Amino acid sequence: MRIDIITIFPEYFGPLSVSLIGKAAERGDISFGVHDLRNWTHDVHRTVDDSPFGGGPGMVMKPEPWGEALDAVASMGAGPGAGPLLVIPTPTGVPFTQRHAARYAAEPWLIFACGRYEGIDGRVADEARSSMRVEEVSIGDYVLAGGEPAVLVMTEAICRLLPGVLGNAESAADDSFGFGGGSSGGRMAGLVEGPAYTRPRAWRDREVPAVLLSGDHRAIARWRRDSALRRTAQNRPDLVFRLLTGSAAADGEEAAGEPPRLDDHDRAVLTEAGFPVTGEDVAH
Ligand code: JD8
Repeated sequence: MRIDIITIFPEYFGPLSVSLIGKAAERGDISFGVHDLRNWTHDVHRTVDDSPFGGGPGMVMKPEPWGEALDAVASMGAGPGAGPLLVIPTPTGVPFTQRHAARYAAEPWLIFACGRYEGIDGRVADEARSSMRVEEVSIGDYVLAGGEPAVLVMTEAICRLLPGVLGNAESAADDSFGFGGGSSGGRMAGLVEGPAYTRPRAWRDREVPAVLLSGDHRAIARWRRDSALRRTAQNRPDLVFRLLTGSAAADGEEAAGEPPRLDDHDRAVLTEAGFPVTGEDVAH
């Protein structure tokens, strides 16, 4: 996979050379290009921003440097095969989810455009759509000062799904937030996971749940699903509601395979966790 990043803070992406992603880049499984937007300015002050038309606070990023930068970067890898997918992080974008991460991980070439100030002139995305696929996404309902942190987050979520990036100890197969079938649609599909434990068995008079030491894998799997159901009911009732109503993901992304269903044991656990799950309740 090829990932190009355009930003006014190229040094922000030093972290891409460490940990699993750094090793994958060393192996050549992923190739990164980090480009300074100011390389596509032509004035002595290397200006990338200007005041907003219509007034208002802050500054907006000028279209010209972006147009030239995207033309140049998109021509760098041009050749057979699908062109790049341009991903623009913005608080106004569609919610970035595990499903996006899985879909982007299947792309041969991603370009990320990192905005700053009040954002990028709106014509840049429209212009880019004339020559490549463009998606505007948000990593969450809070305001960052720019797109760079969002690109670091998305790059980690995407690259850990690439073959060989996760050590064999880890696997993305059972990721939370998956949705049945396809990638990361394992047993915990649609749920967040419960707590995990390791040695020592007792710590500060706190014991590890005995079932985990039992060797009874069926009982362990059942215990893990129950704790995932309880934690999901407590922290993410929206996910339980989605599971109960079989409603497609809110992010409009095609659900791969059949949405996981809840069996009577699951419903009993959710009821005990205070989540109304009898058929009728949910229907109304
Ligand atoms: C890109 C500029 C800052 C945003 C005025 C603060 C994503 N989940 C997210 N929260 N914030 C961003 C994000 C913020 C950005 C840019 C992404 C470019 N800003 C702006 C509008 C209000 N300042 C994001 N993904």
